[in-house]
Amino acid sequence: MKVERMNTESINIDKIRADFPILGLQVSGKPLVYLDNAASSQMPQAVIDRIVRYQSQEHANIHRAVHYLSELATREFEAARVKVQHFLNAKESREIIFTRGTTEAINLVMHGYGRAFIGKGDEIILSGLEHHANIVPWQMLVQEKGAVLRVIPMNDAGELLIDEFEALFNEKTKFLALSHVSNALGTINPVKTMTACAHRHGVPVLLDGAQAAPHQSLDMQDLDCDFYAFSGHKMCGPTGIGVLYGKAQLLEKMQPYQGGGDMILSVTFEKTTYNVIPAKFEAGTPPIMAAIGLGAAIDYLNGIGLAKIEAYEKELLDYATARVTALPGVRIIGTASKKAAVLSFEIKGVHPHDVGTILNVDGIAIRTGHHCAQPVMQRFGVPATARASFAFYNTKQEIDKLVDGILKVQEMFS
Ligand code: 7TS
Repeated sequence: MKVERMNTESINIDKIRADFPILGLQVSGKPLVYLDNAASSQMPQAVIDRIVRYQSQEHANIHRAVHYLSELATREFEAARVKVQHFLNAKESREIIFTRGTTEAINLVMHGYGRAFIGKGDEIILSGLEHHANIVPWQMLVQEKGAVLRVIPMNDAGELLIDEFEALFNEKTKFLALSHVSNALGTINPVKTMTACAHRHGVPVLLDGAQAAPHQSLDMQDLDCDFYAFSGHKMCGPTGIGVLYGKAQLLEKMQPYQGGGDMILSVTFEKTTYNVIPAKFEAGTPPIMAAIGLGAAIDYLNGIGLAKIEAYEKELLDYATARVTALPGVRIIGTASKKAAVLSFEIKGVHPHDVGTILNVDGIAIRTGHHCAQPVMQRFGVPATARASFAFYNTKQEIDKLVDGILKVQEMFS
């Protein structure tokens, strides 16, 4: 088990907010209230500074030259990989593949594992909560191979039905692809027990951790999943970088996703031999700056403590849930007993896009739409929702502003 550094004092919100320059922004003359963290979070100055330092003093291409800058950039890039390894409590740093984001990480598994090991008539289990990034690649595989998708249903709270999940397994089941936390509803799935269930049937498991990584401590050895994917830009890091964790013995069996430089040991026109992992899956010049920025974001989050972040965000969610529940004419969509700090809602008689537009006038940023999870919208019979998603730098005062904004919307549409 990963040893979490216990940080007993509560979060110092003023100090934390001062770390994020963008939080001082005025939008339409009002202080920015940024509640769209599930889409992308903001960057603290420490990460911005690290990127500037890399770009102004350390930049060169990696893994290919003996000169000072190339060696320095290589060292820092590989140090970022080790930071990710520790962040995930992965056994080895070679189990960490840098990708462009969660989407690319899932596509890598579909191509590298799915195309090699899933065939005609085989079954892939997904949940009804998935983001399109964890649906569409598997659909592509199904079309190519003649495999079949099976979907875990959910109840009206947005919780997966575990008995029905267990009943989906049979001798044709070859893969489970599951979100750790739902982006549309906030549901935290019981991924450890679901992974253990899949393993009892000999089925490997990919967890989509895009919405979990910045909000709770992660331990690959404890979860025992085979693959785990997340994005840097949702955890205070830059865009253009993400991670695929994979168990070494599986990554070694997989085919490369892309061909090119760095992923080979030798090339002739007759034959190419591939490099060892992780290089086998990192063809071409990687996003060096972004990987180093992600390493700095991990340092920053660890400096606060994931346990403290989780506890504080839970407090924010409970407060927001209580305030919004008390509003007549507002329905919260997604009321699972275990939830991350995501509040999806609809206001009776008002299209979510109008809600978002009116809130924006007061500097309040939420996301409206289907959140790239259209099957979730279909399940709840809505075309879209308004979604506020919180980070550890948000405050209860900002939630009060959201509630005032909702009241204003209702007044305008009454
Ligand atoms: N999986 C989940 C659960 C997500 O929430 C997202 C992005 C992705 C995958 C894709 O991540 P990417 O970094 O590769 O794009 N979710 C959202 C969202 O909720 N609003 O905007 C993006």
